[in-house]
Amino acid sequence: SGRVVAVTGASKGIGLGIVELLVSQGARVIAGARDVDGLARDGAEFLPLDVTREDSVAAFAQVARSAGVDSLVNNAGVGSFMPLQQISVEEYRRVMDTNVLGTLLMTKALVAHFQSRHAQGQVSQLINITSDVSARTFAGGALYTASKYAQRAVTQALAHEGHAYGLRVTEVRPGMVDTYFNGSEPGEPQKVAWLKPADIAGAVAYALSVPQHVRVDEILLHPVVQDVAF
Ligand code: NJP
Repeated sequence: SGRVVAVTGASKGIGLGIVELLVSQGARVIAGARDVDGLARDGAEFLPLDVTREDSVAAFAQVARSAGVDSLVNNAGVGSFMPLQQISVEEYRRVMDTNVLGTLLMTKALVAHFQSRHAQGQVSQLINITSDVSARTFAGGALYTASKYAQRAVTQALAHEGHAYGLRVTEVRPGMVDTYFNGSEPGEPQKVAWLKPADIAGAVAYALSVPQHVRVDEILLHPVVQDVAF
C-alpha cells in the first residue's frame, strides 16, 4: 500500500492485531511497546517504546520519521477498575500517564513531521484507540473512564489543530475485546464472543483506506453480546 504506519502498544492484543493486518495489506509498520523481545513480523520493525517517557518517545519518533511515517496509531493503554476509595496516586499516575500523557507525547513528537508533509502536499493521519467508555461511565470505572474521556478530548482538540495542516484524525472506540487487557488472558471462557483484535484492526484499516477527501471521525464497535446503555 506504500503506507508507513507507527503503532504503539504493538506487542500484543489490539496493537499486534493492527500490525499484522496492516503488514498483510502491504504497509510498513514501526511497532513499539515496552517489551518487544522476540517479536518479528515481515514488514514490521519492533522497537522498545514507553509512551510515558519523553526520551523513549523521541527515539521511537526519530525512527518513524526516518522511515517516512505517514500515520500514527496511538493504541498503548492500560485498564484499571476499582471503586473510588481504592484509587491510589500511583495507580492514577500509571493510568493517566499511559492513556492520556502517552497519546499526547507520541502525537506531539510527530506533529512537525506531519506539518512538513502537508507543506509537500502529502496527507497524514492519526488514529487514537480510545474506548466505548470514552463517553459513558459506570461504577468502578472512575479512573479508567476519566483517562478515556480525557484521551477523547485530546483526540478532538487535535482534530481541530490538525485541520490546519490536513491531518485526518479518527477516534476508534472498541467495546469488549479479547486481549491481555487489565491482566486477563485471551481465550478465557467469558470472552469467547467478544470482539477480536482483528476486528479493531479492520476498523483502523478502513479509516486508513478511505479516499483522501474523506475523514472518518469516529468508529464505535461492540460485540453483539455486549448490552450498552448509550
Ligand atoms: O490490551 P493489552 P488491549 N508504553 O493489554 C502496551 C483499549 N481498549 O490490546 O508495553 C508503550 O492486550 C503493552 O505492551 P508492553 C485499551 O484501553 C481495550 O486490549 O510491553 N506500550 C501492550 O502491547 C488500550 O488503549 C478494550 O506492556 C505500552 C498493549 O499496550 C487499547 O485498547 C476495550 C505501555 C496493551 O495490550 C489496547 O488494549 C476498550 C507503555 N507505557 C478499549 N503500557 C478491551 N480489551 O476490552 C502498555 O474499550 N503498553
